[in-house]
Amino acid sequence: AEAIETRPREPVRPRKKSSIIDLSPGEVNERLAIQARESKWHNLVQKNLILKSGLVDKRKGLFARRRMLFLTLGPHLYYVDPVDMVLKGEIPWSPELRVEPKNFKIFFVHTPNRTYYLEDPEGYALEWCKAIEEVRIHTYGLRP
Ligand code: 4IP
Repeated sequence: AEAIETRPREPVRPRKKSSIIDLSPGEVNERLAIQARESKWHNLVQKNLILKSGLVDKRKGLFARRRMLFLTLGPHLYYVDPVDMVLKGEIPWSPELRVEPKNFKIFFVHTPNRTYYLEDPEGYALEWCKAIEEVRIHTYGLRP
């Protein structure tokens, strides 16, 4: 009698993602279509695909402002006033951009002209630093 394969085949597993920015053009388009449909932030981030987002307190001088921070394709790091729903600015990307976690809540984004003092009240500063560094390496390559 012929042997019959009774064991179900393993499903084809998607390739393991090495980073949040490791997306095929098809995946980008698919996710952008969903974002355009479902995200109230889509136009505020100038229709760029959001890779990571969250509330942070951005300190400037004595005071801090609560902002939604968006790491998007481009890349961009936009910050939005979540109450007025206004794009307030963006942290300029360059090969010199550097993140520095201070502790679980506070992290710095160093740029040639300014250091941004950011605080994640939820304590995910390290995740922010990891994501930004991944995007930096993907965009500009490893540091010499
Ligand atoms: C503001 O302080 C806010 O922190 C602004 O942040 C900041 O602009 C201003 O810095 C700073 O003076 P007050 O609201 O207490 O006046 P946001 O733009 O997120 O509202 P940026 O965008 O540069 O951090 P200046 O120096 O950029 O005006």
